[in-house]
Amino acid sequence: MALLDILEFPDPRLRNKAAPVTVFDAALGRFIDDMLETMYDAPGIGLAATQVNVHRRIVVIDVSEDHSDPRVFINPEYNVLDEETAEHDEGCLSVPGFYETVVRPRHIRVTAMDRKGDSFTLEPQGLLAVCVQHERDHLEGKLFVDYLSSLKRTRIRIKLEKQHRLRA
Ligand code: QAP
Ligand code: CO
Repeated sequence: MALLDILEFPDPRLRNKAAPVTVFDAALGRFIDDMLETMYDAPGIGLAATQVNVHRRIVVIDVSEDHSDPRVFINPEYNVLDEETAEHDEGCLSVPGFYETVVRPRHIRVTAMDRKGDSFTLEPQGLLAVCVQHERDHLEGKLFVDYLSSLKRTRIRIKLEKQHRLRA
């Protein structure tokens, strides 16, 4: 297994739109395991392939406290089930050090494929529902900071760019 490098905002590669997965082979399985290892190492609760510069529709999530519930969503799609929304403080491994409140639909129905290519449907609740929407946004090139005011987003961008300059 291997740890993958995570792109950070405002890297323009985070704006790529990911292509559907069509081949379910051993290489896909190895990549999914590397994504899970990278997410747990961070540590994080969700990671999209876009964040590791692979522009394919692959998401891993584990919202358990003890790494006991790794979930894989390939080619995920969801429908909003009702008008209800919920606020949640969100962070992102690609926006390290920043947490802000985002409002999203509370009830969704997700359809995706597992690592073998078999379809499944799920009605996630709570943090899992938030995380599915956040990670699926990555596959469209969207980040949680896009839901914030442009002032907040600009402040975050400037702070991260400063950190990146110091690191280089
Ligand atoms: C998305 O994000 C998420 O800033 C997953 O310094 C997060 O795993 C959805 C992380 C919250 C819903 C609620 C963030 C790690 C991890 C940081 C993550 C950081 C270190 C974020
Ligand atoms: Co994220």
